[in-house]
Amino acid sequence: GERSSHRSTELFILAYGTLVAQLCKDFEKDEDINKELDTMGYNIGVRLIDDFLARSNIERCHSFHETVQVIAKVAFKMYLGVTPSVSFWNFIGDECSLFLETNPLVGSVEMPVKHTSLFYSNLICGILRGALEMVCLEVDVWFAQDSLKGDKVTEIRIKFIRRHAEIPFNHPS
Ligand code: MYR
Repeated sequence: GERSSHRSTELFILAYGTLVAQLCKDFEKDEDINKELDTMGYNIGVRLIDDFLARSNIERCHSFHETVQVIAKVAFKMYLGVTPSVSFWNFIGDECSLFLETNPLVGSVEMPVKHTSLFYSNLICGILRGALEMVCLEVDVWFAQDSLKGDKVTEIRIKFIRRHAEIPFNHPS
């Protein structure tokens, strides 16, 4: 129910904080920590997609635009309890931003000092990349801004690279 799912979210946030703290000890460069979080996320994403498709009951998407809406409105809501707003589409429509009002993996943790290039929630980028790869969609995902680093907002940028044809899909541009 509501209460137990709330509790497991708290536990997950704590566990995630511990993971990042450990990576800060294991790696010297923030870039390497970001990369490690992305790789871990990727491995989660390739497994999570089955769970997502089974639980969400969504129709297959036929455009990148549609896919991004599903990610924001259904997937983020389901797994992170937040709904990012989608905006800043580029002209040809193959790139846009997900704006998060709150950074969902962050509890009350303080950003580790001396980690000015660390994207604390970079796991999310890898999850999206891995999950989408399993539905034949190749994307780039990265944090463009992070409120934890002192930016005004938290912005995840997602870029369509290619679709490995399988079902009809309207390509951007
Ligand atoms: C399709 O075209 O088959 C549907 C594509 C929807 C893919 C959505 C993938 C989201 C996976 C979970 C993301 C978790 C967010 C933290």
